[in-house]
Amino acid sequence: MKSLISFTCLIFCLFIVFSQSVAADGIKGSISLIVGNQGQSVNPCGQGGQVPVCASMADAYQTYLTMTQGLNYTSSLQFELMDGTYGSNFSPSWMKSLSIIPFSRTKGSVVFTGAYINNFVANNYTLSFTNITFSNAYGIIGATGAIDVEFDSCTFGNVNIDLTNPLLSLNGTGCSTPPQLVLNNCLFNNLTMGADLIDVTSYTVTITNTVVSNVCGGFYFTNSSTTISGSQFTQANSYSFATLLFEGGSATVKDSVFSENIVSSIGIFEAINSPLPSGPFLLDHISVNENTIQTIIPPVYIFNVQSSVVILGSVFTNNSFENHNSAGGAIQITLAPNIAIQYCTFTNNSALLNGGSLSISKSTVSVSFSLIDQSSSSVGGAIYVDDNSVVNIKNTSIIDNYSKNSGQNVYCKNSNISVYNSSINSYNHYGFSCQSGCSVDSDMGNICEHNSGLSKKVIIGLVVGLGGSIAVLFIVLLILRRQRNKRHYQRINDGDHHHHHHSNTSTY
Ligand SMILES: *[C@@H]1O[C@H](CO)[C@@H](O)[C@H](O)[C@H]1NC(C)=O
Ligand SMILES: *[C@@H]1O[C@H](CO)[C@@H](O)[C@H](O)[C@H]1NC(C)=O
Ligand SMILES: *[C@@H]1O[C@H](CO)[C@@H](O)[C@H](O)[C@H]1NC(C)=O
Ligand SMILES: *[C@@H]1O[C@H](CO)[C@@H](O)[C@H](O)[C@H]1NC(C)=O
Ligand SMILES: *[C@@H]1O[C@H](CO)[C@@H](O)[C@H](O)[C@H]1NC(C)=O
Ligand SMILES: *[C@@H]1O[C@H](CO)[C@@H](O)[C@H](O)[C@H]1NC(C)=O
Ligand SMILES: *[C@@H]1O[C@H](CO)[C@@H](O)[C@H](O)[C@H]1NC(C)=O
Ligand SMILES: *[C@@H]1O[C@H](CO)[C@@H](O)[C@H](O)[C@H]1NC(C)=O
Ligand SMILES: *[C@@H]1O[C@H](CO)[C@@H](O)[C@H](O)[C@H]1NC(C)=O
Ligand SMILES: *[C@@H]1O[C@H](CO)[C@@H](O)[C@H](O)[C@H]1NC(C)=O
Ligand SMILES: *[C@@H]1O[C@H](CO)[C@@H](O)[C@H](O)[C@H]1NC(C)=O
Ligand SMILES: CC(=O)N[C@H]1CO[C@H](CO)[C@@H](O)[C@@H]1O
Repeated sequence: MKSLISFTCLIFCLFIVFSQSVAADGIKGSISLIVGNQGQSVNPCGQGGQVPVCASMADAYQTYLTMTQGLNYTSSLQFELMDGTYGSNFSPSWMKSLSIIPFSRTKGSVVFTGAYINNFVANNYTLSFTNITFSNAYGIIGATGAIDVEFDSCTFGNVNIDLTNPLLSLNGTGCSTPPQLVLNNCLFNNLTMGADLIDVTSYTVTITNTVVSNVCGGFYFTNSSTTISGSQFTQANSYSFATLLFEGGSATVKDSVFSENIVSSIGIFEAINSPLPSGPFLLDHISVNENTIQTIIPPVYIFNVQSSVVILGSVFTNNSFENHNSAGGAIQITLAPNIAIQYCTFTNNSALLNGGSLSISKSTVSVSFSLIDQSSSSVGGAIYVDDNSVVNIKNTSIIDNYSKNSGQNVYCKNSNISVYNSSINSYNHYGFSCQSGCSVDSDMGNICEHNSGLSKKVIIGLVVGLGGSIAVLFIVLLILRRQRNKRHYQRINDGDHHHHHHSNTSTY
């Protein structure tokens, strides 16, 4: 008798599965249930016809478990949610896949609110949401293990909570292949969180056509392979991390815009190495415009990254970096041996301390086919180079930049710089300040401003023309001034060391 019931049940299940697969979207073995947010628990529910709509997602899951007894892993599940707001906790534990969509197929008609589908464990399934709005929802997914997650055309908004629980927290460590996170055509807006918005470890991440605006909270990727394209980050801030932070792993960010971010913590793109291996990083045709950075980490910060970083065809305009210790109005590179900047344009960027557009320390960087103009800082109007760096500049124009103290265009200390097929100008000869330990190799001859001869001629002219005590006094004044400047550089460099030290310890 028992086996007959089981057999009947099995036939029934197979029939349901089969009919659903034909009737629904043609996915083999898929079950689709209609779910509302009110009414009595009934099992089965949600299958249309005489069967009532499920009263909750938890009820629908019970029906799924009944329908798939013993076969649950083979059937995909879809919830079609009636219009309305959904607020209860729901933690499914075993499925092949769950896809959540509005019954009306209308974006914005289904709203999730509160702390939701949370704390999945490693169960090897796919979870997808289409056209769902998450309003004042956080801790939406906190998962460890092999869960592929996809959000298509979803909105995340209206959270203002100081809580260390991101919207999504995914950790695929230990999976044989990294699970996937896909965000397509989504909007993150009006989110102020004490935590990161998204925290992903050991995943493959694909973010496309997504807008992040008016948020406080970053996207933090650890040991993941991430691709971001066609996306926009505006008015994005973060308490603790950059808007995009990559620790280990690899990333491509392309055809994306970072603009009008007023960052009171850490810049907008940050690649740092941890003990984790890192693959290549590529910034390809991104625009970084009108960002104001108030702290010590610049718009783009590359720190201790051993793998290659290529910044290609990108534009950095009108970025100002306002902290008095700021270095690198567009990009700061420290401890990175393999950086290439190609076909980029840097215009009107500023840093208060060093390097109006680029600040390079303990790194090897090539800058080619690029333009840097109208940038300003205290030292190194366009580029600041120090601490055993190697910088190879070719086919690049570095023109019309401004420094308050030294190196209208470039300031170089304890480093090797080559400049070929390039143009450099300023009102003060080449505006290229070569300090101790700087070696410059250029097809433009000696471009270092302290050897330019201009100031020597002026001094000789003064001595010959005027003679006497006035000239001697003048020379003494010049020497004194130069020594004061030297002390000033010393202070700046001390400040710079302090800055790097500070950024290391405070951030990581
Ligand atoms: C679902 O399937 C898995 C794997 O076959 C099994 O371990 C689990 O007990 C099943 N759960 C239910 C509720 O049937
Ligand atoms: C999602 O919304 C779009 C536009 O409102 C609609 O064309 C599409 O069919 C919807 N898809 C689903 C699965 O709801
Ligand atoms: C995960 O699912 C795939 C197929 O979808 C299957 O081959 C694999 O054995 C599953 N792994 C675990 C740990 O269940
Ligand atoms: C932003 O979210 C808060 C809740 O955190 C809400 O009170 C406010 O109305 C939202 N603002 C807008 C413009 O939607
Ligand atoms: C991810 O999971 C691994 C193994 O379970 C754990 O060691 C690691 O601390 C987790 N990482 C994060 C960021 O949660
Ligand atoms: C980093 O991710 C890779 C897969 O992409 C994985 O093999 C490796 O174990 C992960 N490392 C750590 C420390 O989690
Ligand atoms: C340069 O950028 C600043 C903002 O950082 C802006 O106020 C200023 O108008 C810009 N100047 C030019 C000439 O574009
Ligand atoms: C830079 O600032 C100037 C002056 O405010 C403005 O005209 C220009 O559009 C800005 N450029 C970008 C790319 O934001
Ligand atoms: C700079 O060039 C000199 C001479 O070729 C070399 O000895 C030194 O190691 C170079 N410095 C760096 C940081 O590569
Ligand atoms: C400079 O340009 C010339 C002519 O195109 C080319 O032969 C040479 O290799 C270039 N030098 C560098 C360092 O790129
Ligand atoms: C690089 O500059 C040299 C000299 O100015 C020029 O002959 C050459 O065509 C340039 N190369 C490219 C690829 O623009
Ligand atoms: C000579 C010249 O054009 N200098 C410009 C360098 O950049 C600063 C900052 O944008 C401008 O103020 C200068 O006019």
